[in-house]
Amino acid sequence: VTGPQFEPTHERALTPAVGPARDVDGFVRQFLRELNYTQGVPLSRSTLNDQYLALARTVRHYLMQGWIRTGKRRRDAGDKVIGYLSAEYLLGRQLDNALLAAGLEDIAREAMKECGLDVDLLRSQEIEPGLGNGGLGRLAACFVDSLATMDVSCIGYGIRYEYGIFKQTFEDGRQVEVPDSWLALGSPWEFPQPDRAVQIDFGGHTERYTGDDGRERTRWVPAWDVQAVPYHLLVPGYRNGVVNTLRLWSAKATNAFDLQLFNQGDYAEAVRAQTFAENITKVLYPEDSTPQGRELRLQQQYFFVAASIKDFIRHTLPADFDLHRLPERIAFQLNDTHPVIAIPELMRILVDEHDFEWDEAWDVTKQCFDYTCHTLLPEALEVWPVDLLGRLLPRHLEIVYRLNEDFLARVREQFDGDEVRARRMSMVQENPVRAIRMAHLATVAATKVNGVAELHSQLLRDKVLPDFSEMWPDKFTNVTNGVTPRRFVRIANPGMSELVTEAIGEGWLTDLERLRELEPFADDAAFRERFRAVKAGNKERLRQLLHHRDGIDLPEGHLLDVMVKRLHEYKRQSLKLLHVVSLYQRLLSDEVDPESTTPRTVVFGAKAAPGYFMAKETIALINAVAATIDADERVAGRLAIAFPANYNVTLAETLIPAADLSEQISLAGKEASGTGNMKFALNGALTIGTDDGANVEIRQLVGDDNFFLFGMTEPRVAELQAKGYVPGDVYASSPRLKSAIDFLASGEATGGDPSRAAAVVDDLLSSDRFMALADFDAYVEAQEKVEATYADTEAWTRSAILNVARSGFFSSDRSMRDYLDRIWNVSARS
Ligand code: HBZ
Repeated sequence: VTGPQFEPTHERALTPAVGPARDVDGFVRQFLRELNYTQGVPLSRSTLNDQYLALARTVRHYLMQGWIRTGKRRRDAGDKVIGYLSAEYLLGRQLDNALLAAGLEDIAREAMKECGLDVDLLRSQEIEPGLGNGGLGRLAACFVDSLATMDVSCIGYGIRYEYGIFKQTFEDGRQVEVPDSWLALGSPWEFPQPDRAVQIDFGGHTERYTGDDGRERTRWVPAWDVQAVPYHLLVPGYRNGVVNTLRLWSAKATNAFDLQLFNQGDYAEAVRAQTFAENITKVLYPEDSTPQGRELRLQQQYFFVAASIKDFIRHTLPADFDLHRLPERIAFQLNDTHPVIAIPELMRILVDEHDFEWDEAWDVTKQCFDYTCHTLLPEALEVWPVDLLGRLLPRHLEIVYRLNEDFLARVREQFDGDEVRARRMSMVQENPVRAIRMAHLATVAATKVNGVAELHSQLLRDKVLPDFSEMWPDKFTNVTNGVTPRRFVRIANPGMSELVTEAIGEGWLTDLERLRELEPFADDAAFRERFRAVKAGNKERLRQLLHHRDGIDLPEGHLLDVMVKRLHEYKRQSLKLLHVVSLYQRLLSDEVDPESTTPRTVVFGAKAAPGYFMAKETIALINAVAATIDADERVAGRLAIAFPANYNVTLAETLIPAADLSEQISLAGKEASGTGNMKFALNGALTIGTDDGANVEIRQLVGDDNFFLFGMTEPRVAELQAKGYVPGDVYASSPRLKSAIDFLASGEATGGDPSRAAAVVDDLLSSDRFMALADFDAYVEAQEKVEATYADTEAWTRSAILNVARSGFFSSDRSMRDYLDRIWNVSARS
């Protein structure tokens, strides 16, 4: 039901919103209006937060015309929409990006100055919306940025978590999680639309009945429901007037009070239902690769996809649209398996609510979904126990069973009744508990299945889903990830951006391959000098930030060696730590003159999943080693470790442009792609890395001379695994490794307390699942090469410039073009 229909008579009501005047004066007026009438304070009595909120809302005003126009244009044209379904969007700060997209940076700076305010100080007030864990969530944010910039119709659907990824603090070096109340001081970037709320059902049972037409049908009789309230956020394209939409769903109780209970005097019980419903979107699960199979998580997944599909059909499609033609109007992209329950949901809507024949519904459904896989770790593949799924979504479980029956019949037909194969491919796993394999469901339904880097897509076909790629070779494709250069080059690295524009002109920010034109400048000594000056400036910015943010004083003039990413054993922060210990030992030994070594600061940034024991032990160990080295006068000025807490998008934006060396050292065959690796290369850091994920493509592009490769290849890893890997043998055969581990185990690297290192050392020696020990010697050798190259300042700078010049491929604009061509069959306007 929509509200009353107005027939606007005033001419101005017919034209889209008119933004404030695009000049300093117009900006100041709007800002003061916001401050006075929305924040309700005069400038003289306003707090920094008041000023930030007023500034944010002012900038938002300038985007609204674009948003209204974009929406109207797309509705009129009947464009096919990309419905990006993602449980996570790790957005980062909004104000910086909005200012850049709208081209208002200078005007805002001037306007704030006229009000006696500092725009940079206000920008730093924003608490970033951390609605994601890591790479997968950040990728979604980069993709929606690119689609807006390319003027492609996209709605990003997701969850408005009240608490995003936890805030990490350290107590005695150990990670302690603090809730992230990002909404507490006001959220100027979202528009709640309570009148567009939709009802989402859960639980209950199903019933057969005979329809009016005499057909046997099924209906779902749910037991409870909640309201899904949409909030929309603006996704502005870069200076093209396009503003797309992120639609994030928030849960609200349907009946705020159970009146009967209330009348009986049980007020607490009456409110309980409300709390229960609203829990659904209360918090982001902080596990980044080991799904815990919790009921609330399944509730979150169904909640947001059911709301999104309903909303799309009801509000985005024209009324009485023929759903047989749905694939002409939508391509739902499944960002990993988290939204895969959307597949049986669409089947249910078509069959139960719109009277489609089963096969007809399946034909439409298949055409509406594509699936991106982001992992290679078997434990990261989501499964939902059937008792849980049946309890929460009984109709969906029935639908999955029927889809599976049909599918297995096809498998048996095509492969001569091969039962073993059928069992391997089934959507239902029998052991250890009967459960639905969401990746199999997604692969069967999707038109296209993609991995996120060349190597990953290859391994996906050959190792994760080989039976499926044999059955449907054309279903599988690759789209190598990318990152948005607007945030990760232009905003994060203004100095380098200016230098690049001076060298090659404007336009590269939306056509990043043009960075190639920088290549000749690598041989220009004056340019190299300026490039180094930019890096030095970026390091200085980082020093200031860490000083104020963390009380960390970074030494000057060091090689800045950075490893930032989620803490996970497969990423091998422990290997980096062993290297640090080895460097420390070298400085303490008499073998080398400390003055002849390269002064180095190693920066770590990493959050551990709160229930991940070994990851948390690793954090505590890094901090203990850092404290020991920091306190040791003997190595002062030669080696330092900094571990600022709470690594997030905001910190990344200052940290990455300052880095000299990028650590991408996962065990080959484990990191699907990596996207941090791309950000570093684009900002002129050299990579030390294994042949894994997108490192492979980075190395191919920047060239072997400009990349420090080390370690086993994936086939070698598989071979060693098959043979039986014994970490103790490696330990015994490598003197340097043995010495580093013994030193750690003795407590000498942890202030004399060996217990600090025990868990990590024991694990490395007894199992070392990700073969850190096996790659140690090669890693140390590659680090020696790093030092030798770094000593030749001109050669290093040359390589750094070539890294920038040759990394244009890693723009998320290119990734989006690949999705458009290979997956969505839609073309971009620009
Ligand atoms: O996705 C990451 C991959 O590890 C990384 O290699 C890749 O570059 C990136 C983008 O494709 N995967 C994740 O970040 N995964 C998650 O964050 C995650 C979150 C919740 C889960 C499982 C995984 O339940």
